[in-house]
Amino acid sequence: RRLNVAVVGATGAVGREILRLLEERDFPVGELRPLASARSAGKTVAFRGRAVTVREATPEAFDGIDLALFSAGGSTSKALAPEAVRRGAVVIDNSSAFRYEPDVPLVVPEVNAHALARHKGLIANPNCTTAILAVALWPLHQAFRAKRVIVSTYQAASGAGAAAMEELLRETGRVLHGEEARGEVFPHPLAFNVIPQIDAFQDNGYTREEMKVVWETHKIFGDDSIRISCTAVRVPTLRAHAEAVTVEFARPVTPEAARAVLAEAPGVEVVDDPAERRYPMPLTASGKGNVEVGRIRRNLAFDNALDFFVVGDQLLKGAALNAVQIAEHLFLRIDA
Ligand code: A2P
Ligand code: 11C
Repeated sequence: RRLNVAVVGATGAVGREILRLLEERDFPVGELRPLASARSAGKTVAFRGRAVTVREATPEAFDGIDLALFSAGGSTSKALAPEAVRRGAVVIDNSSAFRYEPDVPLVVPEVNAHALARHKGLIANPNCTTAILAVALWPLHQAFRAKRVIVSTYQAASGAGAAAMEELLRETGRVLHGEEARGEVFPHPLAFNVIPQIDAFQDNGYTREEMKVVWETHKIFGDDSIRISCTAVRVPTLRAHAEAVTVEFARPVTPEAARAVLAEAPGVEVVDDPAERRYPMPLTASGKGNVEVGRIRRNLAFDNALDFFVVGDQLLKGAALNAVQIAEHLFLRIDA
């Protein structure tokens, strides 16, 4: 059966990738309904060789929709996702609006596709940083049981949306022309800088982005006992988030055993040949559905611990691809 699919935020960085993936993966779309803010109403987006007109996202815009993929920020999801569910749509939401609600499954299909069985119309997609970490950490956790995880991130501009990518390009140009860079989307200029703040600071001194990695990994893994600490940093790359990860395990581990586990893991590509200068990088991971994992080595500070570097295209596995994979599990009954 063909499904009527709404993409909310169809003009945005993630929305555009969703349209491309629905087309590329031949998802059984009947009517495609691209939705965005009133500013975009009347514009068109390309889908299957046709120009489809964008409509304003209103409650009525979900009439007759079977599946709604939301990527238009938390406030749009809060206002409209319940309206879409009320009208009979299944909603897959990329925002953080509903992720921590107990009856909303938070899903990375490679880890917890089983959680989809108990959805009540609304399914949450994790934060990109969490999804990329989860794909690499889960198989290691299953094999060797993770006890403590320390993550430092190197996050691309596109995590903050299309306007953020444009700002990075524009401000880099300004610096190259001898002018001063400005930061409007980011709290400081990002060009030729790194910024150790993503989202708002919490009472405990961590940012919300850092705490999302903790909260969401616990929920996706169904395991609150793993101790996780994160430092989230914005760097002046355009696309793909990188993460340096240290994991202390309960069971004995070696880099070779971890490499063997990761080589078999769904969603992972092991890129780990330092002698040939092969390791994960944003430039090689961009555009890939799989996350790249490499630099796997024994950690020198802790017993029975490994370090590795994981890089994933956060617009794909971190957002659009994960959402489309969830839709495939729900409607095409694909096994994890
Ligand atoms: P628009 O292009 O009309 O502003 P990004 O993450 O790249 O910044 O994209 C955000 C997406 O969310 C865009 O498609 C944007 O549409 C959409 N959006 C922003 N605000 C709203 C809103 N109030 N209602 C519906 N869509 C919105
Ligand atoms: C960033 N990870 O790179 C953020 C964007 O919770 O879905 C995604 C925020 C979220 O800025």
